[in-house]
Amino acid sequence: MPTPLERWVDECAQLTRPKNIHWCDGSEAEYQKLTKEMLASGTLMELNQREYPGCYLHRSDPSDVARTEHLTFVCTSKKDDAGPNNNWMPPAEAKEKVGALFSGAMKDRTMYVVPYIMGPTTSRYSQVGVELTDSPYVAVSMRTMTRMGKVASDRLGSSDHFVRGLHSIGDLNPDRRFILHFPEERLLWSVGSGYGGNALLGKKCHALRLGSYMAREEGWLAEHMLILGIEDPSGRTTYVAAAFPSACGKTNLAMLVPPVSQKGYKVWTVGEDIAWMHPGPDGRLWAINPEAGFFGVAPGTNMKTNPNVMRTIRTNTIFTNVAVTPHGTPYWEGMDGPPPHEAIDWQGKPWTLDSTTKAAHPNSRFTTPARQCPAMSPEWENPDGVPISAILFGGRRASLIPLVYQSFNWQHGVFLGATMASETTAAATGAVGVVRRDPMAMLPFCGYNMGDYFAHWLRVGKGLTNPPQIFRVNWFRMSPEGKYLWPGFGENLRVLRWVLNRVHGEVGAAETPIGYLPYFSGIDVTGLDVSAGTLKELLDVDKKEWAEAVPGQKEYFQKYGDRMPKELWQECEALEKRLQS
Ligand code: SAT
Ligand code: MN
Repeated sequence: MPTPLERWVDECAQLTRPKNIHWCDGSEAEYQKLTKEMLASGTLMELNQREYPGCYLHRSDPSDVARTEHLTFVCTSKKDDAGPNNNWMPPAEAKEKVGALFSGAMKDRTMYVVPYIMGPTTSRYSQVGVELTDSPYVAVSMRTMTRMGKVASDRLGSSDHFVRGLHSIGDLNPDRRFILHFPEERLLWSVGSGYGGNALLGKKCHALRLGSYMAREEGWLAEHMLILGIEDPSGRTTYVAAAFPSACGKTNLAMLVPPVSQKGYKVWTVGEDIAWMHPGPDGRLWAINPEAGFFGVAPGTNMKTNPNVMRTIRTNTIFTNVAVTPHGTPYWEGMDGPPPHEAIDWQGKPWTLDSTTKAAHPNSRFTTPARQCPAMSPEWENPDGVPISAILFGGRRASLIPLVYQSFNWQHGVFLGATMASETTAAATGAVGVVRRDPMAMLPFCGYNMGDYFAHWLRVGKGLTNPPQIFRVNWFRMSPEGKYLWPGFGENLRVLRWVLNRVHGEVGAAETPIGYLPYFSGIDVTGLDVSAGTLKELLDVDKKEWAEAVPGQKEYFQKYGDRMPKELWQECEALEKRLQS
C-alpha cells in the first residue's frame, strides 16, 4: 500500500511530468551533490573558498527579487474567511487556473521531494511539511532553513498529517506567478517564482499563513516575531518576542551585542523571524522558533550592526543577489570597510564606485544555518520552547510613535498591535517608504480574516493567567530635520532594559493617554549622544497629533466590518476620551 505521501507525490508527478523524482534525505553527501550540479549549470557560483568556505552566490531572475503580495492568494471556500487583508480566489477556480500552469511544468526537470519539520525535531509543537519543487536551489535552501530530509520523513512515517506544498519555478514570468494557500486542505501551490518567501514554502506560506490559520483552530499563535533571551548581570534570563515588518532590523535585534557600556548583559537568540507560541500549563505563553536558519537582508549588515550574523555567514551560506568583488568575496552596500573600486553587481554586470546603481539588490539575502550563530541560546531547540515575558510591536515610523511605551493590559496591547503602521521596505515589490497599516507585522502573512485574528488574540489572552506584557517600540523616530533621534542597534538594549524593569515590577512609569511611558530617568542614556531634549522628543506624546491619528485607525477597523471585535472599538473610544481629558 502506498503511503499518503507516496500517493500525493504520484498525483503531482502526473500533473507536472518531471523527468526524474529525487527523494531528499537531507544528508551532507546529497547537499554536496546538488551543489556540484548547480555549480555546473551556473545556478550557483563559487565564492572565495578560502575566505568563505562552503559559500555560494545565486542570482535570481531580475523580475523575481522579492515577495509579490499582489500575486499571493488565500483560497478559502468563503471569501469572508480570507478577509479584506488577503487576495482571494475560490479554491476550484484557483486549481483550474493555476493547475494549467503546473501541467507539464517540470518536463525536463527533476522533482525534489523535500520533507521538512518546522520546529525542533522532537517538539510536540513542531509540524511536518513536504515541499515538491523543481528548483535544486530551493531544495538546498530548505536544508538550511528547516530540519530537512530523513528526520522529517521518519517523523511523518505513513501519516497523512502533513502540509503539502507544490512548487515550480514555471517560466518565471510574473504574469504567470501565483502563490496560493488552501488552508482548509493544508495545501500550498506556488508557481513562477524561485525567490525567498514565495518559494521556500516552509517559511511564510507554511509557518505563517497556514500556521496562523491552524493556530486559530487550535488555540495558539503563529507570529512574525523574533524571540530573544536577555540575561541580566544577576544571571536571570527574560524572554521577549517582537514583531516588526520585513526588513526593519529583526535579525539585528535578535542577535544584539550589548555595547561596552551595558556590561553584564547578554542577548541570546532563539529565533529571528517567526514565533509559534502556545499557552502552557502554567498560564504563560511558550515560544518555539519553527526555523533552523536565517534568510536575512544583506545590505546594511556589518560588524557594527550585527557582528554575530557576520560571523555566522562566513561558512555554509548561500548569498542571493549580492555583488561579488574581484577577490571573489560577497559585497553589499553598508558592508564593513571601504567599498571595492569595482565589482560584479547582483545582475552579473560590471559595477564601479562611480556607478549610480546599487551593487547588491536592496532585498539581497543570505541563507545561513542558525546553529552557526555565536549568540544562539542554549534553549533554542528546547522542545517546550521558552516562556515569553514581553511582546514588542515595532515599525518604522518617522513621527508620532514614541521610542517605547507599555499597554495598560492585554486587550489594550492587542489594540496597540492592531493599530501598527510602518513605512514599506524592499522586502516586497512596490513603493518603498510609504506608511501602510501592518497590524502585528502580519498584514502580508495572516492566512485568514484579520478581524477574526484580532478576536483570536483577545481569546488567547483571556486564557493566560500569566500573560506577557505588551509594548510598542519605535527606533526610527526622526527630528523635524529628518535625523534619527535614537542611535539604534546595540543601544536598543537600553530600551529593552526598561521593558525588563517593567516586566519585573522594578520601575515606575508615567500614565499617558496612549499607555505607560518611561520617566526620563527610566531610559539610561549615559555615554550616548542623546541630550535631555532629544530624549524628550523621543518620548513625546502630542495629544493633538494623536487625536488626528485616531480617525485613520477607525477607518481601518471599519474595513473588517462585523468581524472586528467590539473590544477594539471600545479601545478606540477609550483612547479618544483619554486624549480629550
Ligand atoms: O518573505 S521573505 O522570506 O522573502 C522575507 C520577508 O519578507 O521577511
Ligand atoms: Mn520576515
